[in-house]
Amino acid sequence: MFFDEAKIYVRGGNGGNGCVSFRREKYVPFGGPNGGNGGRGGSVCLVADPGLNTLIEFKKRSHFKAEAGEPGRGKDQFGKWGADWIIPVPLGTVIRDAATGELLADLTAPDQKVVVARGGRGGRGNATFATSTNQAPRLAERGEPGEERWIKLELKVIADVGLVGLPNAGKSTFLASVSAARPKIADYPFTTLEPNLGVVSLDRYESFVVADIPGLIEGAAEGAGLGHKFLRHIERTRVIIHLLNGLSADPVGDYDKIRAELGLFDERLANKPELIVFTKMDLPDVQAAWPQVQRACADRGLEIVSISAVAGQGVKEVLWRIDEMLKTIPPAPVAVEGMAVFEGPSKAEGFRVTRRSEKWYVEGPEVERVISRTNFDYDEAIERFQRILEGMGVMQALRDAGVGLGETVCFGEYELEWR
Ligand SMILES: Nc1nc2c(ncn2[C@@H]2O[C@H](COP(=O)(O)OP(=O)(O)OP(=O)(O)O)[C@@H](O)[C@H]2O)c(=O)[nH]1
Ligand SMILES: [Mg+2]
Repeated sequence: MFFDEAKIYVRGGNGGNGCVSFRREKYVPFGGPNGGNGGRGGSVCLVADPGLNTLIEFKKRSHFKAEAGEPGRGKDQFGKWGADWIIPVPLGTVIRDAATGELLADLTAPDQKVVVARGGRGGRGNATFATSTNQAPRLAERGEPGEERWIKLELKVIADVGLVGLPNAGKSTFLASVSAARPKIADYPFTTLEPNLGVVSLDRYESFVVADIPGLIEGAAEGAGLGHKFLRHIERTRVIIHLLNGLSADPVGDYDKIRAELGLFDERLANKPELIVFTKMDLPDVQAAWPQVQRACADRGLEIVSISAVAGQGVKEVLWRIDEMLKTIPPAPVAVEGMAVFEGPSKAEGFRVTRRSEKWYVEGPEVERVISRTNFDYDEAIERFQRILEGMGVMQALRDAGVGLGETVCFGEYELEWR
């Protein structure tokens, strides 16, 4: 089966906790704080690997978790960073957030890389909190949790040239005659069930990629036949070779049908430059039909040539003509919106104070972030936590809401008494 979609779970490693520690040396009373920072958690990244061409790997494995950062230690030792998890994916993989559909990246160049789940920051150790007024801080931060999410991968075949035509037009035969690809060929419709790619090498310097997709029929844009599902594979091709079955009773009528479908699917498909190729010219009936078809196309200003893929006649000419056309059209732009690195939800956002069953709740992404970094085992950390909340306006909001002395205020899973 042609596997071109996958859904995977990715999670960055947690940051290591910061450490509380003090220097202990002989003859040095009151040694200063020397608790090191925790290491950053590893991130999960996807990187475009030209050696791959399917997403089949993700059938076997769908969960990827990067390594956590190590905790900081005494003597100012910082925790080791967690290793990134780098997942190779084929060129042409489009990555979206599975929950929101947001486009995260479109990997179209070799080695292009995107971070899909950042590792958590390491917590700071107490050495960093020393100030002139607090020379022996007894607090450290916890590491932040790594980001986690489900992402959707979608593979788009990136070919320079797309072969379109009705079933049996001879698309696969053409691809087989010009490349090393060996698609299935048979004299019944819908022989091709999944796209085939082939590399055409004209000479040492000129080569391009051709995609053979399943035959299109009337109504394809609405989902009839198989073609619709694969039309998006030719969205990015630069040139279309439109093959007309030489044995058809009405090749020009066939042409118009397919053109109409392309236009219905996407106007941009219909506007791509195309070369019309009349096939199977080794057959006498086809040779007899050719002059009329040629004239009909010429009358409409359409460029058409005839070939026999079986006899290898006219094929080279088609390739050189295509090469010429490709030279006038720049490759599809590599960058699209949303590319590069995904920015985590770290921007300060509002918070909410609510009262539910005798308790107060403070909620919001930024508050949660602060909570995740606070190590509630240390009193000083709790004090610092309160100072940060004060700065964010959370404390004022609680006062405004009328929190009474001795009442419970919940921050995530932590409950503090209001004093
Ligand atoms: N004589 C002759 N037969 C050809 C030529 N090209 C294709 N055929 C035949 O036409 C039939 C269909 O060819 P395919 O290449 O499978 O056609 P297709 O367009 O890929 O068809 P689908 O995959 O079904 O859409 C096969 O029986 C081929 O052998 C040609 O140049 N000469
Ligand atoms: Mg085929």
